[in-house]
Amino acid sequence: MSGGDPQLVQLLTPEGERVEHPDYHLQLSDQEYRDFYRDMELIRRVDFEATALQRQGELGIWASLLGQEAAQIGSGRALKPQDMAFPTYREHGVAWCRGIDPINILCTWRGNDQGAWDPKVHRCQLYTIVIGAQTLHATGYAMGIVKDGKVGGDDPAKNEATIVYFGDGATSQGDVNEAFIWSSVFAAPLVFFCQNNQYAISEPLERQTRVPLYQRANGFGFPGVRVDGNDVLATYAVTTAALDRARSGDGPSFIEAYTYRMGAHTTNDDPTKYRIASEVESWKLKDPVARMKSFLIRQQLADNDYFDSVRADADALAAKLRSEVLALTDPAPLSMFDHVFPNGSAELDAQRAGFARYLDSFADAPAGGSR
Ligand SMILES: Cc1ncc(C[n+]2csc(CCOP(=O)(O)OP(=O)(O)O)c2C)c(N)n1
Repeated sequence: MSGGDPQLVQLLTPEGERVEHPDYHLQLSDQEYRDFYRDMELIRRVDFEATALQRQGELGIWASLLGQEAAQIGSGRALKPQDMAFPTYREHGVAWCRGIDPINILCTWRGNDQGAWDPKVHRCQLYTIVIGAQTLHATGYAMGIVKDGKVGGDDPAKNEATIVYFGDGATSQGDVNEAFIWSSVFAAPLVFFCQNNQYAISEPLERQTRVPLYQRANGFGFPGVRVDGNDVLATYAVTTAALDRARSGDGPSFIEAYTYRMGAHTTNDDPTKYRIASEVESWKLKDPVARMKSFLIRQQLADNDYFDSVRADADALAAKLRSEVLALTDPAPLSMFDHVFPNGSAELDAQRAGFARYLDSFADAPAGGSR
């Protein structure tokens, strides 16, 4: 096995050296290798810009993906157009791979809408804030596509798979463990993709589990694998294999992408309160974007002109995003009740009426009133 850790699937060392793995063989075109780098550089730039916009009061809160680019781009690019993804709230790289415009993501974090993309069009559900809840949604969806005859058919190109994203902390949720059981027993075509970024806000991994997370899958009756989550090639190869398994009707898999959250949990959080600087410094040496850049340079797949052009594209993307955010107007308060149910609901109508009365009550307030 490569990379010095027999538990970890790795195709690129932290220094960007290509290594082989007996179970995962990957041969991509030069352009595909470059595209992985470009995706990571661009989504990192989106993340930096979003963090800056939050600091300037333009977003309510932001959950940074810094450090998790390889886990998300590698797994996101492994998806076929017909597959369905169920994200948590940090999956900006996955959303990028599903063709979702970053402005739609920022709208959600600004409080402008409740998720502004069509999950059917992008084959990516809306973000979920309730930890682990989407694993059950994904399990139900995956069981449904089996009943629809979309799994294990003769034409592999047409078969569909489902992937669900969650963190190390989410593995402690009852919902997630129920999802493991149901998907296992019903052979749901589902890939559980856990980004183990080492912390659930301030709770370190050792407060979530006594065994490596990927080993838990065995107890539920499906395979589990730990991949270097800072290695975009390895996450791509491992996820491709797990999705193929799901599409062909062989049931679920668990992937533990071993990575690190370089920044704060969200912009509301101060990680210096619960982790030491040397830990962060040691993970900086495993930076996923720098690793892919080293690989491209070592293999002479890209030169300075290429890196300059990616940087220019990233700057242009960030500038466009900033101007789009600054041009946003606040939605009408009552619009939050729209589009919740296709045919409305008596309970929701009552809530809307109550909120309308509340808003109307301000009309009578004395100017500069003490309410
Ligand atoms: C059911 C539920 N309980 C608690 C919370 C508060 N909460 C928000 S994020 C978080 C930690 C999640 O950690 P992890 O699953 O490792 O994901 P990460 O944010 O590190 O990607 C918690 C407890 C929540 N959103 N939902």
